[in-house]
Amino acid sequence: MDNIPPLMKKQYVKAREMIEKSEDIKIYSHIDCDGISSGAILSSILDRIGKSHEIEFINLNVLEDINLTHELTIFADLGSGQPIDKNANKHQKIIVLDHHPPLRNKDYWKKTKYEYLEINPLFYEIDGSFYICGGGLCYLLAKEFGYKDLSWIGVLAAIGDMQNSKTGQLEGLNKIILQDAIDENKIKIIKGDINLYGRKTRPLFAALSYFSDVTLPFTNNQVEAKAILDSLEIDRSNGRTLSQLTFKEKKRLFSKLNEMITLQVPAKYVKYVPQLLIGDSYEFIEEKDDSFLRDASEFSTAINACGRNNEEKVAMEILKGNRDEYLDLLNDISKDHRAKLAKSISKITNNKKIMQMKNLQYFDGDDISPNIVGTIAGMILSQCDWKKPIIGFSRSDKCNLKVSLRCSKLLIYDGIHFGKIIQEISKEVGGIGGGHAVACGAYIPLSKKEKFLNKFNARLEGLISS
Ligand SMILES: [Mn+2]
Repeated sequence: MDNIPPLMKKQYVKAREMIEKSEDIKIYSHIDCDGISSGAILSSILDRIGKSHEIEFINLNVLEDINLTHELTIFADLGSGQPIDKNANKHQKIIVLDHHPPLRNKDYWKKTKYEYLEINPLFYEIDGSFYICGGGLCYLLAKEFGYKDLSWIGVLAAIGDMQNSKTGQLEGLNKIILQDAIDENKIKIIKGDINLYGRKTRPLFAALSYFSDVTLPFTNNQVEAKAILDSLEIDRSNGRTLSQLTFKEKKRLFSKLNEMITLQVPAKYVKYVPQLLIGDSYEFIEEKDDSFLRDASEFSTAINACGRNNEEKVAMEILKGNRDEYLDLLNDISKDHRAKLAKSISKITNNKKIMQMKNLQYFDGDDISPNIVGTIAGMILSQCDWKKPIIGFSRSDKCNLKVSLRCSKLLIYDGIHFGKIIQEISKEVGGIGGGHAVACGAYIPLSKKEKFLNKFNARLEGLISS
């Protein structure tokens, strides 16, 4: 599906009318990169048409009993899966722009006593995991107002939401948004790049050492990473980055990585190795060439760091273009965030806190904030068994645990969807959960941790290679 369905297009016309007729507007959006991007796009639209508005970035669990206090409330990147209109009265209006599985069907608006409009790709059989995300849905609204220059934020949202995680490319409605960003001279695609994090700002040997989808000799070992580059005659002086490599150098690096990984992985994964290594990269051409805002993936990390530290407004101002005031702040937040992560990680690994079960591994991050336990799980994977998922636990409140799972992309290429599994198992123990195939989470009762682990381990029987 590469076109906007006609009925969806009509919904956007309607959304625009509802906004134009409203004076008192509130936006709720999610705290991650997709949610913050959504908020930034909506807020830019409202600024440009001169509508004052309030915006709040929230976690999903506060939506249950939400009191609507404004004439028009817009929910972005959340709302479809929550009973957000429980307390709505007939003078209020609601717009939902969400790509998560909807609780209400697409004709729900016909029976509400208030104006209700929900735009969700799943109403049109468009998969919200790969073809459009919250930020993309908000961008299509901006486009309805004629603001195509905001398309780059839609692309950033898609990268932050890992919409490209299956094929290494943006597809479906995301492709329309990407094309708009190219037409607007905002973005450059680097086709078939090597998938390493930090392609603009990390020396290549450092970027290689972060590779964690398969444990290789240079994983967490910069000495080894330098030796590999030397053996390939790839100049690494002056902290040369992946983005500075010539096409021929990239080709040599790809061949070597392909060979090393193929030797390491169980036979069933061999066919997925090229997919693991190759994907498109995106650069924002208005950003300085050596800035961490230049590469979409690195930019999305900085935005996420803000969300994890309750600094969403800083991230939003950056996206809205207010660099003079906010860029230093963003830098500080990113630095503090990295330091915090490093400290937590060494605490876990030094104390040998990673426990092994047959089909999974886990750690207790009792004193780790629930906001960062997932990021930590992802980073710690490189020091564990990549063939199994890793689960991190942290206390979300007095009676509940936050559960976060991360895994190697090879496991999902092979057909496991951890978001669906965690949704099932957390429900079975009286919690709620969900998310992406490769990164997901749940909240479960504190007393059900053992039960959750045992059920999860049993559910994976036969799916994990040793
Ligand atoms: Mn999202």
